[in-house]
Amino acid sequence: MKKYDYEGGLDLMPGLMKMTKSVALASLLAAWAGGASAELGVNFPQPAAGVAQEIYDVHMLTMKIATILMIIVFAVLIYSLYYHRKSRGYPADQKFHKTWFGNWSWVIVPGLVLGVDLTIAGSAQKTLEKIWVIPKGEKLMDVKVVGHQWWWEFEYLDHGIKIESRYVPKDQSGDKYLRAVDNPLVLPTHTKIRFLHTSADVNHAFWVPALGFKKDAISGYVMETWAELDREGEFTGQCAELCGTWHSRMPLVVASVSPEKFQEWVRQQQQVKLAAAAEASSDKTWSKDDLMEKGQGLYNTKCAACHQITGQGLPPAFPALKGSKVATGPIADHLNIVLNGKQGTAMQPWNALTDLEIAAIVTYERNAWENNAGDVVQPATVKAAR
Ligand code: HEC
Ligand SMILES: [Cu+2]
Repeated sequence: MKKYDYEGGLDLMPGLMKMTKSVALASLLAAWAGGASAELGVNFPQPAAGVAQEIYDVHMLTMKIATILMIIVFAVLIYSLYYHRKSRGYPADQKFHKTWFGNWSWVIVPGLVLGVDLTIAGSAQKTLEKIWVIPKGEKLMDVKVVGHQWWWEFEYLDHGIKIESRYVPKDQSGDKYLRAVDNPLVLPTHTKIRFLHTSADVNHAFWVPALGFKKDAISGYVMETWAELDREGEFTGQCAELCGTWHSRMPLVVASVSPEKFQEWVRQQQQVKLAAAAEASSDKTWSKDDLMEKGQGLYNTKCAACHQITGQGLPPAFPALKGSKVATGPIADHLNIVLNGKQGTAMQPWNALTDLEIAAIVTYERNAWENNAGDVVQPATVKAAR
C-alpha cells in the first residue's frame, strides 16, 4: 500500500504541526533542566566576581545555542526518519539539488554556523581581555600567592601579614576532606585585588572557579591576575598543576568577607604576628615540655606531609625521622639539615622559621617516637647555628 506516488507532491503541513509541538515540548524540558541543573550543582559554581560572571554568561550562551541547535537538528532527523521511512513507501526526492535551496544550502548553512561561532567567540574574546588586563590608574590591593609542595602561602603585601594554608587531614575534616583548609585566603568584597603568582618549588596553579581565572605558579616568575569579589561567602578551589605526590592535598578556600570584617581580621593577624615575634625574640629559656608541645604542633603542620605524623616517613622518598641517625645524632647536624635543607631533594631550607620554632621542632624530633635523645634545643642554639 503506497501512500505517495512517485511524482506526487509532499504534504508537509501535518508533519510540521507535530514537529512544532515537539520542539515546544523539548524547549520547555530544556528550560526546566537549565533551572534544575543549578540546584543539583551540575552546572558551574555560582560566580563570585565580575569576570567569573561573564565567563558563566558565555558558557550559558553557548549552552543555549547548542541546545536550540540540537533540538532543531533532532526534530528534523526524527521527523524524517519517522515520516519518510521505507515502510510508508516514501519516495526519495530526486530534484532537491536542482532547486534554489538545494544549490545554496551548502553555502548558507555553514555560513549560519560560522556566524553563530563568531558570536560566541566575540563574547569570549571580550571576557578574556577583561580577565588578563589588570585595571590601570588605580591602586589595587596586592596579595602574593606562593605555591609550595604542598601548601599555599598568602602574603598581604599592603598589610604586612602572611598566612599559610594547608589541607585538613581526613579525621578532622569530615565530609570536607580535600576541600577544607586550616587558614582560608580571607579577602574583602568590592575591592579590586591583584594577585601575584609564583612558586617556591615546582609548578602549581591557583584555581578558584568562583573567581573566574586559573593561573600557573612558576618559580622564578611572577604573574598577575586580578578579581573583584561581589558577594560574601566561601569559595573552594584547588591546585590545578600536577605538582607531585600530594598535589591533591592543595585545596584552596577563599573566605570573602565585607571590607569592615576584613579590616578586623587584618588587625587580629597583626596582633598575632607581634605576639609571636615578641615571644621568639625573648631570651627566655624554655622548658622541655613547652618545646615539645610547640614542636609537635609545628611538626604536624609543616613537616608531617613528608615525614608523617608517626615520624616513619615514606621511604625511600621521605626518610623516617624515627630512629634516624640525624635526629638522634649530634644537634649541629640536625640543625644544619633543617636550616639549610638538602639541595636537590624535597627537603627545603626552613630558615624562614623563627629560632623558637626551629628549636621546638628539633627538640620534638629528637624526643618523639622513642627517639629519646633526651636533649633540649634552645632558641639561642639555633641562632648560633644560622
Ligand atoms: C616536601 C617534603 C619534606 C618536608 C615538608 C620536610 N622534609 Fe625533611 N626531608 C625530606 C627529604 C626528601 C629528606 C631526605 C634528604 C636526603 O636525601 O638526605 C629529608 C630529610 C630530613 C632530615 C634528615 C633525616 C635523615 O635521617 O637523613 C631531617 C632531620 C628533616 N628532614 C627534618 C625536617 C623538618 C624539621 C621538617 C619540617 C620543618 C621537614 N623535614 C619537612 C623531605 C621533607
Ligand atoms: Cu600544587
